[in-house]
Amino acid sequence: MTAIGRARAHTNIALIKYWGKRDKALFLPMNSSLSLTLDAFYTDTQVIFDEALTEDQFVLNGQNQTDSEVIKISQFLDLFRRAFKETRRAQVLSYNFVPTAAGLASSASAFAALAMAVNQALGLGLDRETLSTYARRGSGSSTRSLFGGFVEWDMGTTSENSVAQPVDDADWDVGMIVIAINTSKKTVSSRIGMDHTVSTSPFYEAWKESAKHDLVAIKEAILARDFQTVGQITEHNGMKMHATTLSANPPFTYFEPETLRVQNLVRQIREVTGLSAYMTMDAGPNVKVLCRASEMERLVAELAKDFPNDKIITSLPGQAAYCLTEEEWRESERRFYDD
Ligand code: 2P0
Repeated sequence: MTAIGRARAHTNIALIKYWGKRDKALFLPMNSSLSLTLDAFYTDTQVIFDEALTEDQFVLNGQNQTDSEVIKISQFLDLFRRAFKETRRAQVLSYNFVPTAAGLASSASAFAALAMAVNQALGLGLDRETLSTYARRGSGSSTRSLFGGFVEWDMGTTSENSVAQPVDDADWDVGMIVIAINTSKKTVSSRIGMDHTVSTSPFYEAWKESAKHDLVAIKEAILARDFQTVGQITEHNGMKMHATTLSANPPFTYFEPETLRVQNLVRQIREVTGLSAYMTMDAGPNVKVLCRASEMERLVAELAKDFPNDKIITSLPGQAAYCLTEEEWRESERRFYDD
């Protein structure tokens, strides 16, 4: 007997960052966070639970994955197997539609898509909020990829209520530009970077307190559709997160010289042209710019004067994770190999 599920989830970029866990086993965060789901980047996943399989399999972008990658997926599937008394092993096939040039991690979309696909395969009937608690245990940022637009991940008090919730569909002239500076694997993974920061930065308590206020303020600004305030809070919050890495012991940073150059460029474009452009950086050197969708083309033209055009990728807000039909899945496979 086999059971099949297929789903798509988009990646997300945090405007209020998740940076630190209070419980590493359960992926409970130190603070609530808020993100924008992006339309341009997503993962499509098919899972088949099959009695005939003796072990889990994981094939990503057509490549069999290493044992350590398979173990991560197995442990994730075990969460469902344990909760729903499922004994079958599974084959997981995934395609990441995240341009290599974008240099974006795909763990956020990956575990959200897998949670959604498992839910369908096993007929669990779990809602998105509950699925977000499962996705969380694959990767924290994945919690937020179950929903579209602006999404809050409430830190919660327990594993059951540390969930994502939609805040706003972001359908009011919002966009994001990814400026890819270096797409090679990061030297300090976000998981290690955040743990090190929590345990050594004297600024960490201040970060948590500050992020709490930023979250309240950005939600108010989002609901008021006050783009400038959303942008200013985003930029400030991202910089504060990076300040905690500089104050860790030993200190480290994800910024590269080119990151600083692009930050200055964005500031300069904003000041000279009056275009709305607010930057944020994650656990890597790339710069993401929150902007007006209607100004994206002009902004790209400005950026392209000083930065290679093929490293500038635009996106509109993305939608919530959803199940794929068999036909959509086949189409997605074809597109992956055609591109
Ligand atoms: C975020 N980041 O909120 C923050 C901002 C990076 C900087 O979530 O250990 O891959 O799997 O929970 O989710 C990246 O960390 O970490 C991340 P784990 P994850 O988007």
